[in-house]
Amino acid sequence: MRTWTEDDIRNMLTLYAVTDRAWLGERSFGDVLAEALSVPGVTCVQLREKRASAAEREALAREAQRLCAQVGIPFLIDDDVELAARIGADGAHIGQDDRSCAEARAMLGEQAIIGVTTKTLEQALRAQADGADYLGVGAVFPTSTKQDTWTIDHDVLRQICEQVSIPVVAIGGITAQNAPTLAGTGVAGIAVVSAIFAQENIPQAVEELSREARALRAGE
Ligand code: TZP
Ligand code: MG
Repeated sequence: MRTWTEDDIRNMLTLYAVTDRAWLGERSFGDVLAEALSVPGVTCVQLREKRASAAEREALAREAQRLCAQVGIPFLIDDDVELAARIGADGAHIGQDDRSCAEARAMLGEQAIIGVTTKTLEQALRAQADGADYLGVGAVFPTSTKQDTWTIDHDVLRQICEQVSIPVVAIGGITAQNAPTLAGTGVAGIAVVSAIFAQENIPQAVEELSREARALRAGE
């Protein structure tokens, strides 16, 4: 595990790829992720495999960790803080119903990157006070990737970005087409699942999303 500065963390949120094998079809996890990382653009990867067994998830995590290391980007794991600690992932992403930020920090150490999902200003301020390194806020658009979520108002997103000092990544239903409408909210970047992993031409999708994500950052 290496040490990441605040700037590194802000930069890594530019185009944050979150995995979900549900979108792979006949393709293999490793091939698709390697394709996504074959062009510059993705700045961080999170393994989010809700339906995998513990053993499967560990195998996927080790594969993703190796691919991320090859291109020098951070690799985080959703929910499974034990797995993140065991394999020495760069960090973990936790939801409101997962382990607390303090527990995750105790398990992963000071150098780990810990992200927290928040949907309200109150949750965002609490996560920051609890020591989160960044916030994931969404769903900012309707999405079919995550069932138990709802769409939050972009004004709430803007308020959260204004009131916390840690960087915020928007998630949920983001595409290269709708990403520009997040301009002015103050997000550090976009996190996407299907806009990368459900695409036929993954390198092209990454290039388009990266262009939009960098444009958003430029207008920060
Ligand atoms: N959290 C809020 S929405 C979402 C998660 C993990 C799913 C995002 O998936 P997609 O395909 O980018 O809409
Ligand atoms: Mg969770």
